[in-house]
Amino acid sequence: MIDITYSAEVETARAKGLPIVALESTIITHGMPYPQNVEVAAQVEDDIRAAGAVPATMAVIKGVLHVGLEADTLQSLGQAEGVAKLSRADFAASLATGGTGATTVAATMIAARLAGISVFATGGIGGVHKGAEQSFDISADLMELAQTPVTVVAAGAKAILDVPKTLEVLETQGVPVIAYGQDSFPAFWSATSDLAAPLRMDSAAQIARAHVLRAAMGLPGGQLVANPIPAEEQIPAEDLAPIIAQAQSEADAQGVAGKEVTPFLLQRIFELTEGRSLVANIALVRNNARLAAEIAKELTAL
Ligand code: PSU
Ligand code: MN
Repeated sequence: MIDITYSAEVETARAKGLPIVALESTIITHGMPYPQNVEVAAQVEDDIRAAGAVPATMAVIKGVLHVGLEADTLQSLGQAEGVAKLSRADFAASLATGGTGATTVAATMIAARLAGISVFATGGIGGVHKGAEQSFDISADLMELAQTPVTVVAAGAKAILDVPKTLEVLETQGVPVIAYGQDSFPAFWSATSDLAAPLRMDSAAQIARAHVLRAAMGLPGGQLVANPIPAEEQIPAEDLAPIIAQAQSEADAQGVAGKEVTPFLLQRIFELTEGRSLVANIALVRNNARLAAEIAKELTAL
């Protein structure tokens, strides 16, 4: 019923039971400019291969769910205009109507579950936006983590979000939030924040065990692994604070709402930092891909 196609390498990995890491495509279509988006996507896939796992980048192309993108498909998706940004609400509708769309964290988790993949690497998750008490803008990513059994490796949550409220919603939803190798909750472009992470683990093996135990206990949902950006690549939070404030006030003034909010803020921050935000973004996604590959290998060993 669901039209799914696997890339040749994912097909082989499934047959052989090799570790697989899911990757999202909204970061490609809405998170980074062309041509860096395609270069980074290919680089991240290579990082996963170098770490001994197989990458599966997700996207919907003309109504078909692609699990793993062939190089030419990635190239055309990265240049396409007007690609939909798919989440839980519109994923099935896109398949039903022959649509083309990139998968957000929520949709990538759903796709990973359909393909039997347990680990997913990305940059940052969606969360509770600043001013959510007025706008009600809370990403569906948070509720997805509560119900779909995929471990998501991200670099924490961006300072474009209200990070304390994001952590509160994750707690309410029963999502384990695990900082990797430190006590502090990482803040995307910065390795640390002044918020403590609810949980800490220091090895991929622990994270894999916790993933399996949740399922064994009958608890639905996944885990959020918050992996700090390597210290030498980070941007100090105080450098970014005024830029984020400016981007946010422009979004408010222009009435940006709904799905447009996150891409708008990311694009403005890229422009206002003269590309520095993108350099850090690339470093942290690659770092997350490597950790996700280690977790996938541990899960395969269990
Ligand atoms: N946060 C980032 N980079 C991103 C996104 C979020 O730091 O590219 C993307 C992800 O695909 C995430 C989506 O799932 O934005 C969240 O969008 P929204 O806030 O509209 O739920
Ligand atoms: Mn939103």
